[in-house]
Amino acid sequence: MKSIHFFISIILFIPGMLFGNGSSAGGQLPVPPVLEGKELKLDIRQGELELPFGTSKTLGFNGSYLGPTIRLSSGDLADISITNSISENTTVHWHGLHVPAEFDGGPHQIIPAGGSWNPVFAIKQSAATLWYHPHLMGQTAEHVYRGLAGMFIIDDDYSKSLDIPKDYGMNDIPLIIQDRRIGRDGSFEYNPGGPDIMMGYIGNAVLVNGAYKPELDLKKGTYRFRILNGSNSSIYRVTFSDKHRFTVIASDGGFLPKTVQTDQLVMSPGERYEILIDFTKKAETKIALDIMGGNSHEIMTINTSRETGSYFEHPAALKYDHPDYSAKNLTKRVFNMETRGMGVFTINGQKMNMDRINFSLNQNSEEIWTVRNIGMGMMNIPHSFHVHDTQFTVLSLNGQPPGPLYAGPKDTILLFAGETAEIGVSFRDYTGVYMYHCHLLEHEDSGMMGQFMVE
Ligand SMILES: [Cu+2]
Repeated sequence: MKSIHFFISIILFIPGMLFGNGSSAGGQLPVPPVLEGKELKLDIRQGELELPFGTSKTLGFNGSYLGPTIRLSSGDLADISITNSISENTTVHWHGLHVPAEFDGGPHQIIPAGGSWNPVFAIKQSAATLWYHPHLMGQTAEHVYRGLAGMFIIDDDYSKSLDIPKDYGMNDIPLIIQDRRIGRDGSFEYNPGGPDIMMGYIGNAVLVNGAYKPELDLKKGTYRFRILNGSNSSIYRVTFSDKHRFTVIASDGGFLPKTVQTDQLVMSPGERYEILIDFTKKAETKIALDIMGGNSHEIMTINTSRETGSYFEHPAALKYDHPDYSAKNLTKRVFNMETRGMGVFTINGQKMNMDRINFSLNQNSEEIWTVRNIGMGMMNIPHSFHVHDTQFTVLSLNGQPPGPLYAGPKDTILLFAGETAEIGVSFRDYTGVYMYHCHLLEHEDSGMMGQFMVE
């Protein structure tokens, strides 16, 4: 067995303490089980997660930490019975899904402690790697941090017809990446202070699918990784330690019109990418464990055996259908994401108010939204703009045509201070109240969120 290492660096932030070479690995990569079929059941429960540092009290769906991968096809009816077996209220939001407002799982759809919720909705969108997580007003960050998150994969006829890796857990592997702050007692409590609200609750150890430095043993061949930045506020640059190149085939909401060959991905919280990567003889060279800078983490080791599995061509172009945003008369709106002081985050000068609808728009309409990160002096505080119910099209980034990684469907976009994105959004089929917010969860919980009514 020879190894290559898969690692990330957390850019922008200097974690207080790093666990480096001294800590032992966490065994084989856990792969969340699949939950599929006509009647899906999720139970929110308490648990414990054991890591090399110690044991943490956690929350999970149907288990101790994280949740199963929900897998449905376009055209299916999602019928999901959720029981809340913990002693506090929460919600479950379907991030990236096109859903009726009453089943969106935002802050208005509280599942009370001991209660239940049964959203039923049709899957009306293309193949994508989405996810689900709580969205309780003021407590999203804590609930996600403690473990409530899972992937939600949608297939469609087109994705099923493609000759790419699709054997879940074998050559099509989900990677939920989350940093956690291990305290002196070896557990990861959520206990943010002022700077954590400002910069986000940044960790000192990184988990993949809830494991610390797991290993993944593979045959030679082509693999598909579905990567989710499931962290609270950390922005990741994901690379392979041997600068291994890979092909990006999908962004947040589905396939890219032109796939992208690269050796790194920058991902803000909530964003997803799907990649194809070939492990060949060349990849079996011995690679040094590479910790960049002092704020890098080796997060996972991939061991390729001598055995050969299946190789697949990497497609150059894929199907991405989106609404036409070229009409001159589309409604335009501006969203200024602003840091107004310590822990004071606003959108268009306002903090989230559960009792205020910030604006209304017409059902079955396209609009063009300009989203800006208004910086605050010298502090470059990033924001990650997320809109519910829609997959948007990035029309421009800082006045330029978007790069190829932004040419596909997206629901979350990273903006550093001073950056501006113009996005085309469309709202079809449903009416009701949806959210838009910063997906740095400490910012969201501090009020960097608003709500709009589709009517
Ligand atoms: Cu933010």
